[in-house]
Amino acid sequence: FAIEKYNVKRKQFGTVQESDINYFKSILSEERVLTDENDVLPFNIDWIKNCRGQSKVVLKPRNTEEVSKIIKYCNDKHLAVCPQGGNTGLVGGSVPVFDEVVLCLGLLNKIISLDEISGVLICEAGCILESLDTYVRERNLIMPLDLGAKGTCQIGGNASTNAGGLRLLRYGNLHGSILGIEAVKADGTVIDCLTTMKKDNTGYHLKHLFIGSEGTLGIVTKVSINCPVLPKAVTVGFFGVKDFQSVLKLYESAKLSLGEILSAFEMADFNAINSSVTNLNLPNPIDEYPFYVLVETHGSDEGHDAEKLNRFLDKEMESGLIIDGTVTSEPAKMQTIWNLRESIAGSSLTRGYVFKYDVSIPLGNYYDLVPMLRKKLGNKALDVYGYGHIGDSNIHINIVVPEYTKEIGSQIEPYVFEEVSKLNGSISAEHGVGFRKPQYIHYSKIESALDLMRELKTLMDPKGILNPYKVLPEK
Ligand code: FAD
Ligand code: 2HG
Ligand code: ZN
Repeated sequence: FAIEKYNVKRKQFGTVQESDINYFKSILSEERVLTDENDVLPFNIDWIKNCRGQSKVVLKPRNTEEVSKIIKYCNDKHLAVCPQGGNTGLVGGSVPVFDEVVLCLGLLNKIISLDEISGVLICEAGCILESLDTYVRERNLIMPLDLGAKGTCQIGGNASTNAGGLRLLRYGNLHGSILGIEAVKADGTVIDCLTTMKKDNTGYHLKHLFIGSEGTLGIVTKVSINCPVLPKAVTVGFFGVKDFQSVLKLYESAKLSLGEILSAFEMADFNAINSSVTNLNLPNPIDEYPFYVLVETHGSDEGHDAEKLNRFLDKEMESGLIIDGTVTSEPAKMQTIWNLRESIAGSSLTRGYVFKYDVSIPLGNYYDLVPMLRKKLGNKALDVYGYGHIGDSNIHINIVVPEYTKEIGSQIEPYVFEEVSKLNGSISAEHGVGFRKPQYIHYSKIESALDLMRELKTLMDPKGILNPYKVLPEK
């Protein structure tokens, strides 16, 4: 663990006392208050294992009322709280920094209702994304988002991070799909904005305060979310391409050829796919190429859609944009291809320390940083690769080093953020700011905007108990 990176001081919050534990046990039951060091440990460590907190207590409420009581108590006693969903976040936002109380949302896991005609699902925040998807699929609907962490991440965590994922290009982001939210404010007040209406212009759209605010403005306890219909036909193409310019041309062409059925357009460079292949032993259905493109369609006519994607493949093989490729509608084969792509995020974690950058950059310069970083770092890096969501101008750059050192860290940061800022990109496209990026947020947000964020924080959480040290930089 690279604890030496921590350059923050504990704020003057209270420290959890025996009397506090007794209070928590009185409102939850004994077994839903974890204080044993071994039980608490996993809640202190993030998914990529580069942040580690020192919390002594994890609370597991089962409903909104219990969340409200806990938060009110913590606010009164000035105890800091770190909300935690599936703990798959990649910016250290979901784990405590010091001894914050961990509020685990996993037991708020009930599906409340599904209107099969409108497609509106209402559920509690701790429902696992994949479980929700399985549930709605049985009723001819799908969740509007999908990501590699689907088996663990929770819808409340997705809402709190405004998670993007693999199909944002088709189904939009959660500011649109989430219709309503129930949240608990820092003083324990429950704000019930759980509307199921797509149209509701009754004043300020308060749900947006909670979507993407990473647990710093309130605790999300329920969401209502619009689910698109289950596509009758799904087809996946996986293509080998000679250079990044061809990836871009292919994207342009895919939009024209596939139109409304295009549901994902992902790219990965050779090193990214090779990382899944060699480190995780996953099969690659085509040969080795400098770049790979994954195209998916969601449509309503199996024959028609597969034919469209095959025609696209033929046309672009002839034009030379695609060197080699495969198109399939067989579930197992599609799964193999998606698996190769979705596994990249975790594929290097056993090789050393991974610096992860999740940035958006205008498409013309989308891939520029990868060769720049390779050149800058030379053999200090074991690997540098780029992959991501072309349709959203969002690239993920992973830099693998044998172990974390301050020296290598300072070669990469703030360099990466400076370059992104020069290119008018965003230093955090979809993963959020969390604990790892507040000091760099100014590369993408001007001071007056940061001041407004601080004012909102003071209004919503005057004592600053909700997820301190995250998102907002120190002034
Ligand atoms: P956590 O990690 O537990 O928490 C994330 C943040 O939200 C923290 O700040 C936490 O305090 C806060 N929080 C959690 N629940 C609540 C709540 N109920 N109320 C208030 N605050 C809360 N992200 C993408 O955007 N796109 C991707 O494609 C993507 N792919 C991924 C693939 C893998 C393999 C992994 C490991 C991660 C990926 N992520 C991706 C990042 C991550 O999965 C998402 O950010 C996800 O939305 C986090 O959900 P979670 O339940 O795990 O939240
Ligand atoms: C993805 O698209 C995720 O696979 C994770 O957003 C990216 O870990 C990463 O860098
Ligand atoms: Zn991503």
